[in-house]
Amino acid sequence: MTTLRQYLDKNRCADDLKKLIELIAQQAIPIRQAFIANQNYADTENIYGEQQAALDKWADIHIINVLRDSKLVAEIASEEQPDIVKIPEATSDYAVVMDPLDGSSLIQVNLCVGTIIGIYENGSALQKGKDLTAAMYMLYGPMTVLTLTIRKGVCIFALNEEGEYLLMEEGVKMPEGNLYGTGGLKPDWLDYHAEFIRRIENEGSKLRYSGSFVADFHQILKYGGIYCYPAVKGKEKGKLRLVFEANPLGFIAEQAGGAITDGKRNLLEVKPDTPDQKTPVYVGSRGMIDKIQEIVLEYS
Ligand code: AFP
Repeated sequence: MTTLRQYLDKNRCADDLKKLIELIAQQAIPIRQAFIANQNYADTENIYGEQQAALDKWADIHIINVLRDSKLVAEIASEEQPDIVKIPEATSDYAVVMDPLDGSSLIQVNLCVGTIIGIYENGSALQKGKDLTAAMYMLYGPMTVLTLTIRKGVCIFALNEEGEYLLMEEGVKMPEGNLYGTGGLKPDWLDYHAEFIRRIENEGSKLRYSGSFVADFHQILKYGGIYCYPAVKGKEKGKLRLVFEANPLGFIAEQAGGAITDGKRNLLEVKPDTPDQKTPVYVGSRGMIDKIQEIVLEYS
């Protein structure tokens, strides 16, 4: 079977990028080992006022330390950090954006969570999603799975007992499926979102929503459909973060033939103003994205 190293070599991945991807992917091992000792919530909040899970904090500090020691990264923007972390001693100019532990409310109930990563060149973490050099996520489910794009389509690897990632699928294509998941309380949905959900349910779409974006996205990637975290009454920007969550997963979706939108525009075209920028998110199969955008137009 093809290993991650062999895949990166075959696709002529630049040396430092290869080292960086492998280094990050390997952190799935210590992160998984840290689950037992970090089951609870910490006594701290992140800048969004959300209580931090102990594992989220642990993974955040762990990955930042590993990246700092590697000298491969000049800037890190993390969902759990108030500011961009600058690493002046870096010898490469990659920038990493990350959600160290996405879906953290599911840690205590042993459901699937993951680490989301985006990698940019040119030292800046505040770039458009379409300019990502690579995007990846590690999913801590029954298997540890790595989904990766280096702008050459999407591939999925699984971690074996020897700590080696083996290629399971290459050239992953998101089908036009019928799964959907939506965040936000129903009474707070805006009219266009309620109409969209009504229409796709009438057309046979089936609800699947766990509370972990990365896990919910993974099943949309494999089976097709749409994941939504919409604008809601009183929170017109929704909940998800453009830089750490929407862009890396949206980029993977696009590489697999899917798309991402806030309802009006391709999110990968949006230049972030600040690391903590929030945005409504619809990500999934092309047909679903066209449909929500048509409905938003009808209602505007
Ligand atoms: P974090 O675990 O990184 O805070 O992310 C959680 C999340 O942003 C995303 O992963 C989920 O899809 C969404 O929140 C769930 O939100 P609700 O609990 O409001 O459905």
